[in-house]
Amino acid sequence: MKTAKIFSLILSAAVSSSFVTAYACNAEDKETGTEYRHEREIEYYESDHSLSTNNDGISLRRNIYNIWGTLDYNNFVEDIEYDNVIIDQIVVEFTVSGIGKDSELVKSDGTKEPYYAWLCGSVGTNSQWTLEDAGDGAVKINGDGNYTAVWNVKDASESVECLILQTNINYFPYTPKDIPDDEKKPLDGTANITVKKIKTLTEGELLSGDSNLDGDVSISDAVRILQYLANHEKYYLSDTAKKASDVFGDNDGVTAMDANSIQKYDAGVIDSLPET
Ligand SMILES: [Ca+2]
Ligand SMILES: [Ca+2]
Repeated sequence: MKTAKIFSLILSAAVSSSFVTAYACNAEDKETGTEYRHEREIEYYESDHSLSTNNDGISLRRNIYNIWGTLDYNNFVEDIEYDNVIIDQIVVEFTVSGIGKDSELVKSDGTKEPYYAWLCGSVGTNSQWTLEDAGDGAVKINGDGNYTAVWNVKDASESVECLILQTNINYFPYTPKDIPDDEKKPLDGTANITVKKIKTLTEGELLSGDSNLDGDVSISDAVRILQYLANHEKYYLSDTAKKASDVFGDNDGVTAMDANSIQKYDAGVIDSLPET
C-alpha cells in the first residue's frame, strides 16, 4: 500500500520547506488546441558569494548550483534545490549592471567579440559548457539591462548537478584602477549579474492527473494535491495545474478525492483518468 510512502513524501517536503518549489501563477499558459505551455518557477536564493569567474579567472559568472566548485574561489553554491524536475527548457531572467553601454569583449590582441551570457552545467544526462554548446539559448549582452538565457534540454531530468550563468564579460575593465592586476578580485568591480527568476517550461499535451506538470502521472501528483489542500498559499497550484488535478467529481474542483483517484491510477486499480 502506498499510504506510508505518501506520508513520508509529505513529511520530507515539509521538512525541506525552506526550499519548496514555487508553483507560480502562469500568465503564459496558452491553450492552442491540445497544446499547452507549462511554466513552473524554481525557488532561488542568491547567496552573496555566488558571483565569480570562470576557470580563466577573467570571465564573470553567477553560480546557481555548483557543488563541484571550491569555497576559496566563491564557486561552491547551492542556491536552488538539487531535486528539480526539468523538462524542455530552463529559463533564467537576469540583470546585468555596472558595465554601462559596453557590448564587446576587447581581447589582448585588440580583436573584439560581442558580450554573451549563456547557461551551462550538467542537468541529468544533459550537459553544455561553451557558448557554442548553448547555441540559440545564449543571449547577446548590449550593456546594462535585463536579459533572458534559455537552455533547451534534450532529455527530461529530475536533478540539477550544476547550473551556472556564464558570460564572456572580462571583469578587469570594471575594477578600480588603483588595485594591482594580480590582486584584483571579481567582487572588487562594478560589473554584476543578478538572477531575477528561474523557471522551467514544458510543452505538450496536458495530462489528466499531472498536478505537478512534469509530463508524467505518478504518486508525486497525489502528494502535490494533498500539499495544496493542506496549504494553498505555500503549495500554490496554477490554473493549468488545477485543471490537470481535477480528475474526479465531474469538474467539482480540487479535492482529496482527486488525489485518491491518482493513487488508484498509479496502483493500477483504474486504468484511465479522469475517473468516471
Ligand atoms: Ca506529474
Ligand atoms: Ca475533483
